[in-house]
Amino acid sequence: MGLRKDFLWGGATAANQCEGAYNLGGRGLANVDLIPVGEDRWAVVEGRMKMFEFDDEHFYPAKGAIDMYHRYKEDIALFAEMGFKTYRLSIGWSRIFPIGDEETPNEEGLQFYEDLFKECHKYNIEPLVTITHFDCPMGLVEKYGSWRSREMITFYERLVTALFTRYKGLVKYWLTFNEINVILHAPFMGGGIYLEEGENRQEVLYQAIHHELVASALATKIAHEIDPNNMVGCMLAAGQYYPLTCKPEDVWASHVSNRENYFFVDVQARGYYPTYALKKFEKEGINIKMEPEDAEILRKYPVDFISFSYYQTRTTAAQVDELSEGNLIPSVTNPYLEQSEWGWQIDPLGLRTTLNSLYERYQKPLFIVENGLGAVDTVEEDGSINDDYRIDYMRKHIKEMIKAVDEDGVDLLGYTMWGPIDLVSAGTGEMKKRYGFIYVDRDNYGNGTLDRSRKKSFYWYKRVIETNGEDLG
Ligand code: BGP
Repeated sequence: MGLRKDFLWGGATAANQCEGAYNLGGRGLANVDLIPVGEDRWAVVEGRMKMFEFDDEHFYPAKGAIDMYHRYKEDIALFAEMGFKTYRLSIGWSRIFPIGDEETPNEEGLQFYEDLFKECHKYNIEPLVTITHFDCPMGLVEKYGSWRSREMITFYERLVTALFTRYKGLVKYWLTFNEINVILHAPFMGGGIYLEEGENRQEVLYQAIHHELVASALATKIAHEIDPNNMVGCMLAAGQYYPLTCKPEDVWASHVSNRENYFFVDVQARGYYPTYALKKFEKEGINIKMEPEDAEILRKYPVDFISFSYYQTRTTAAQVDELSEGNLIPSVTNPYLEQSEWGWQIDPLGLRTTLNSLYERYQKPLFIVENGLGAVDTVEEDGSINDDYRIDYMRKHIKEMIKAVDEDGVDLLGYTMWGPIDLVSAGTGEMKKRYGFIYVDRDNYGNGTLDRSRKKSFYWYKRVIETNGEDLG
């Protein structure tokens, strides 16, 4: 009983939220660099406010982030101290292809990640690599309108071919697109899409999504051709939708919302567009251009496993009056749940429900690649950080995760909590929204020494990994 012996415990980060060094090593500018902290952030994230270059009025936290570019050795040593079996990180696309449409990759960028992967292997840490975590080179945004153009598939194929070739033997687990469904809610951050006035939003976005889905399938194909040991997964911002009441109309609304999310995995895991999506396109006049070969590509190269982030469930109703905050996707307030300081609803049992729903629907191995609590931490006078609230959140979630495996039989490969080291928040751009077991001395506007220190949760997680989840403290 219990989790598998080779269960992959670890933590997850994203290039733009921790690397910094935005203009070093030949790196080109990316959409994610240009999203400022502060009140204009959401307008930029959603593709309503055009921010294609830096200005003097805003602070752009991704430029420096937590400078992991220069400090990854120290950080990986700390992960190793906790006993990490895996470390999920993402590739900065514009480190490898600075403009995006070059024929050949940037050697300095390739070398950077090679060194980083070797550093992981020194400690027997298996890298889990997100090929794109929200980022897209600005060259591709400006010249092609990002994923709205079909040519992106070629550039993405070039990227993955460079990665699979260079890192053969160093990396086995790959994720094609982080939270692929987020593009619907945060088009510029999620996919480099800036929407012009009067455009058919749904059509633009579903066309971009189609290109990503084809690109994702081709990545699976290429990954297996280059090394049959490669395991490729999709990645969904998950979290079951609940109906606010048992009123049939509310239940139906939650069904439709769940389907909007499942849509992505339906295509990536089953290999074809579900009928409900085709009907929606027809009904809403959404015309998606598909090439004759696309259906076969999708069918022949489904993903090997399904990964997802889980922070919360969401609640919906036929009639929605007021929304609460959430992981990039607001929802109705669930009266039965507590909320985090940022208004995210906390629902450990919802993780078990979500795991079961995904497993029953797809019957493929699952991987929880994000889960955690963003909170304000206080550094005591003696330097200690007593983050019991974080331990409590994680303990409750891990308990439910283990039940899903033990009692329900879900096939689960691993668990990488979000942000093992404090990093820039994707949603708000803040540093003070911290997830880490490792504290980083930096504030929202880039002040601080960048020194790292261990929080109480650091020792707690170490024990969890040591005992393979038997001792949750
Ligand atoms: C997910 C993203 C991450 C991450 C996390 C926490 O949506 O994949 O990049 O940041 O959520 O969200 P936030 O940083 O907004 O607290």
